[in-house]
Amino acid sequence: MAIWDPEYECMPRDEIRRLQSRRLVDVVGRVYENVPFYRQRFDEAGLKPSDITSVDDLEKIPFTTKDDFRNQYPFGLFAVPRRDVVRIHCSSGTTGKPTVVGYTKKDLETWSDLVARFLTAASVTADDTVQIAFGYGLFTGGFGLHYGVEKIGATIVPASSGFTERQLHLMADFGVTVLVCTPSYALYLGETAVALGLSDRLKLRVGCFGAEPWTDQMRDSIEERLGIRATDNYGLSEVIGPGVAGECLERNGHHIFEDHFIPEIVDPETGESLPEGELGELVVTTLTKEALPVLRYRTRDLTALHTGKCSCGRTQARIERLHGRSDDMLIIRGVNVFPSQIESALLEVEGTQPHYRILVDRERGQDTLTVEVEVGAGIFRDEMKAMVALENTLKEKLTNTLGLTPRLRLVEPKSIERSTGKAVRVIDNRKD
Ligand code: DLL
Repeated sequence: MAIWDPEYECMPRDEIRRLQSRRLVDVVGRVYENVPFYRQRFDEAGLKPSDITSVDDLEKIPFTTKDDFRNQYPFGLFAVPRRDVVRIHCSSGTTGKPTVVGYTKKDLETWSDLVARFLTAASVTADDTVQIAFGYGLFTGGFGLHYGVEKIGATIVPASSGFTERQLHLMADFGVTVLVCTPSYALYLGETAVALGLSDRLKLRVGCFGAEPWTDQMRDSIEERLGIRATDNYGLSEVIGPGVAGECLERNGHHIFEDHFIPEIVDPETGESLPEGELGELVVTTLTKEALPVLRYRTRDLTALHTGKCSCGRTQARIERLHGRSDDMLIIRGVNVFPSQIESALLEVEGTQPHYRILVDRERGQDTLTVEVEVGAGIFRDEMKAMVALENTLKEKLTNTLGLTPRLRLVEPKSIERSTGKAVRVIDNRKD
């Protein structure tokens, strides 16, 4: 299997570490010099740039958080003069001010190279035709993928998101071989392809999906509906966008591009570093970004790090597929519940469809958790007995998985709204 940049992607680990140390010293100097926010943070911590001489000193550096981005809105964290910033994107926050990120010309080069790396790892080549069904705009997904695909030299169909039927006709007519979008949109496209009778005309072979969490069970559903191999890639605007990490075809974690980023895993409560293999919050330091370097950014994403060599030949560490976000965790009557646990439990039971919603309410001071899931048309038409049996099985499965019994609502096929971007599956109506 091809590797986009073997010099770096297969670099011996001690060399990667030396490279990281050199680059860390450089970025620390740059932010101290050019970003008042970092200089103040360092000064408050009694830290001088010269105290950071290698990766071993990383833990001395204070964390950067999403709040810091908000407080520095819009350009306070930029480390270069405004005229050197050639592109701006924003992260898809739902509340408050968006998080603004900027790129220099060189940053855009780096970004497209990193996207080319994970696309190559997913087996995309110049012979492919790639439909990009991520939104083009402030979101980093559309443009981020676009220039990476262009770098590889594949043919791009820049469809953007939405207009689902048209997307499928384009795919069929143009012989599209690779689909790029969110996993939830891939699922919707697969379902619509079947409904339109277009499945047989599709030439898709690979999906490169990312931007939201999805379970292995969801991956199976997508692969089955679209007849493809579905790969996962990860990134976030504050760090660069897509292209922080991505799966190879071994699919045993995402290779994180360590010549550009230093990953750490910390305890989300205490911020203490955790040893290799333990689940915790991913913290990322960028090494080469010019316009917006970030030191020890708290991603809120939960994963574990592994440095063992992968059989694909890449030496760069792998993060496990994301387990969700620390701020996604619901606390229901004192019990911690992750939406991904609900998704896995639901999809493991035969008769459900991969479309669900999680509703949280507070009734007379008590938290309530309701899970709505679509069931197959067959079951819906069947006698009551089949529905009751499915309901019991699902309740038992959810209770065993979560440690509490949610209310369950089996709903008709196609009654839950479909997503063309990042799916919103949790509706928390509790007012604190
Ligand atoms: O979603 C960047 C991106 C675009 C990644 C396209 C991959 C493909 P944001 O809008 O800033 O950036 O959202 C970042 O999305 O912190 C995670 O919580 C989540 N996320 C991204 N990729 C994955 C993934 C883009 N593969 C936030 N699995 C991150 C799980 C993901 N969650």
